[in-house]
Amino acid sequence: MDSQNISPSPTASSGSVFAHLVRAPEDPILGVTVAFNKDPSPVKLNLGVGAYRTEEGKPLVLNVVRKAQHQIVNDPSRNKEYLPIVGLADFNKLSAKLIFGADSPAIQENRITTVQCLSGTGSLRVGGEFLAKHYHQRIIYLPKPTWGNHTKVFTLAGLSVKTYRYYAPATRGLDFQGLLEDLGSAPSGSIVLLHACAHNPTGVDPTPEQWEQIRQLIRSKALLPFFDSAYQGFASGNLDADAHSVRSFVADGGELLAAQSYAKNMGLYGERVGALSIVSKSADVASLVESQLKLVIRPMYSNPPLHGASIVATILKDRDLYNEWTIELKGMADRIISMRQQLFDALRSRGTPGDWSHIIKSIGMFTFTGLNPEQVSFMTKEYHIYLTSDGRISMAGLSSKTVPHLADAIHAAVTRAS
Ligand code: PGU
Repeated sequence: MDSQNISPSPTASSGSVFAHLVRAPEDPILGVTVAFNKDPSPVKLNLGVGAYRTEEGKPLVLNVVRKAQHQIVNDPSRNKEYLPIVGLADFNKLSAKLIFGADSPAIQENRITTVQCLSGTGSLRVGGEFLAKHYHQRIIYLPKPTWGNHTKVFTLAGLSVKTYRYYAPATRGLDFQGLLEDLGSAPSGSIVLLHACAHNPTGVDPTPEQWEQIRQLIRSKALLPFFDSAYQGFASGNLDADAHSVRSFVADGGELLAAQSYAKNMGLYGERVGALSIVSKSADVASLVESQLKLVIRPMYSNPPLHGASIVATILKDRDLYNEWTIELKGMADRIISMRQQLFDALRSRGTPGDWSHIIKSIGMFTFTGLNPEQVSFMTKEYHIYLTSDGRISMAGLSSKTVPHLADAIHAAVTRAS
């Protein structure tokens, strides 16, 4: 065809075919880092994203991760072939053992299907799509509040999102009565998203006795639990203790889903390593589940990435590396706990109005401070401290050196910006 005869399409002359786009807002959590990166101030502090920092304020690559990487890179028998759709077999087995316990009867009875997914988020998404396709009830209940991305992940997966009461601002604790009432009136079969430990953003977890009541209610109403385990080991520093909730639901023989992330507990944020497990009633059903999960995954991303899963599998299967990991993990959890005490003490010594005991009582990576959006924006503008507008701070982003600066900012926000 003569190129001179090709007339421009009408849209070409009036600009881009995408010119009508409306600018989307930044993500409420990851957007905080975008804003932080633009700030030239030398005293700036990012307490938005839940990512561990050292006392020097630097990201941490665990020593065991470096060792495992070294082994992998120096092993000439390793290649870069595609993984199966469900991921690395060793990684899947070891991940199930980590969350359900090495002696879990459900593992021995082959009732668990585990597939490697793209970190916690990808595991939730694959689980959500699987449920939307194959489960009889499309309603999923999320705690209020919850990690902001949950609503988007499950809505786009095709589920209908509702909430159950979880946090009581007045007591800065669990609204246990509200939780029981809301789950008690949920339609039978509804899916219930539960944070396995270290609830994000509140840092408030049910006690073991409360978990037991929640379990009984969920089972009596035939609700389907979907655990999000993004912080195993980060809450208490102990991997088994932090899996207690999940294991109690497996012990009763009932069915459930669990999404695991290695972003925090192995510091593998950018490697995107996680797993989705579905616990069924029988080995036969578990194998049907696996066959259908493959149909969810294949058109989404075909198969998961190799490197991060190899690191995790290398650490989990070697006794020495595993032990070293638990020590490093405990070190991170302990540093966060000590930041809680330091921040609490710093506010007390400034006489900052309010009861700040929730800072030391809450669990995991975050403190839900109770600061309002105006106070948050004051702290960002005047003190270059970045946090999400709901007043959540990542304790893991603090250090002994930055605690006084944060305490000054909170004190000023509470006394001047309210
Ligand atoms: N589930 C919960 C409860 C989380 O807090 C997070 C991460 C995830 C799942 C997803 O983690 P993956 O990285 O996909 O494994 N929340 C952090 C990290 C930043 C973000 O929002 O993704 C946070 O700051 O809330």
